[in-house]
Amino acid sequence: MVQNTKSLPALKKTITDLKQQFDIEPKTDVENLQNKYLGKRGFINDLMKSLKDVPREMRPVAGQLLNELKENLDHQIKLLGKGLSEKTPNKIDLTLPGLKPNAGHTHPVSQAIEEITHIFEKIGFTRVRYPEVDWDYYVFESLNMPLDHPARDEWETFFIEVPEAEKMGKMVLTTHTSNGQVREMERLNSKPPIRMINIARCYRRQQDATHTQMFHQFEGLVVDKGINIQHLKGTLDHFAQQFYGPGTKSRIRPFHFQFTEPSFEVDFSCHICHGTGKKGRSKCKFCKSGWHEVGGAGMVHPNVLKAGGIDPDEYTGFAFGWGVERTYTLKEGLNIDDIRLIYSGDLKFLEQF
Ligand code: FA5
Repeated sequence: MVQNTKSLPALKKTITDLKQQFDIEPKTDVENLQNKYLGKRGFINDLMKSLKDVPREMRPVAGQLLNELKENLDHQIKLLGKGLSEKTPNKIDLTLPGLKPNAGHTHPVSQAIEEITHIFEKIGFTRVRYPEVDWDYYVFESLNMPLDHPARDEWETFFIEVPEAEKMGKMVLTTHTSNGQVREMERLNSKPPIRMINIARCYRRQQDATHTQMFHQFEGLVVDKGINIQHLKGTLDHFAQQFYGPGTKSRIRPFHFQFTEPSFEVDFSCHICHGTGKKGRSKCKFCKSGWHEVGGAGMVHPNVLKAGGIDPDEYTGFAFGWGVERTYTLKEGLNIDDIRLIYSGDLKFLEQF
């Protein structure tokens, strides 16, 4: 068991090895430890027996070293038996700095919602919240999508099994925050100016790297006299620069929504290639085109204003609606390519934010 103890340095090395071995086995049963190191056939006794191989003149020093080791081991094994060790002092030292308890933090989506709210409140929008479970009327019908209109198919809707209400129709899980448009007009007794930012949960029957069944949208609605596309574009640019940083641009492309006319899809310039779509000689891997699509926008359709009791000959408005998760994951430095991670509940992922 004990080899090469013919010299003092060799004995010292054996002792060091032994100490290390002891160090990495602090959880071993105390009785076993005592037998293994201090028992009749233990390490220390073996070493004692090998003292005869150490040159005579060095034996006193070697013996003393072994005795010290024995006492040390004995002491440490006793401490272990009491659930203590040299590294965990058994006296309270009031001068030591305290242990910092693990503190949680708000979920990244909540952080994004706070930031978005702040950006819009600063330019005069009022944060509101409308039901997550709402009537067909507010989600579709009042938004210029009468019953059986094919445009409804774009929203992969969850229906609630409750009796239909006469004017309101079926009950659904809100597919978009646009359900807040006519509700806000009603809340303000159809009297503009309206500057609403509605942030809420939405639900759709979708699940892949860019879609989750539950997600959040934020919806802007501005109605007043003389509101035009320039006001919409200015608001988009303002948000892009505040949320993504100076230099970020917005772009609108023609699209179709039943509740806006004209309608647009909204893109923000990529923070990696700054809208060029190129990184050196190759394509930007993050966006491929220089832009990221975040959601829809447009000028409020006259039929929607009418549904909210507002005269479209007197007032005009713009609206936009984007996904919070999508908008957030495009932030510089995040580059999250699967939004399902956000709701995975994986602390290793969430602790990074
Ligand atoms: C709408 O929902 C319109 N209500 C937006 C709008 C508002 C247009 C006002 C005009 C005026 P769309 O279905 O494209 O549009 O959804 C908008 C954004 O919501 C998407 O670009 C995406 O960012 C987000 N989104 C939609 N479905 C999901 C989903 N299943 N998971 C995560 N994000 C989603």
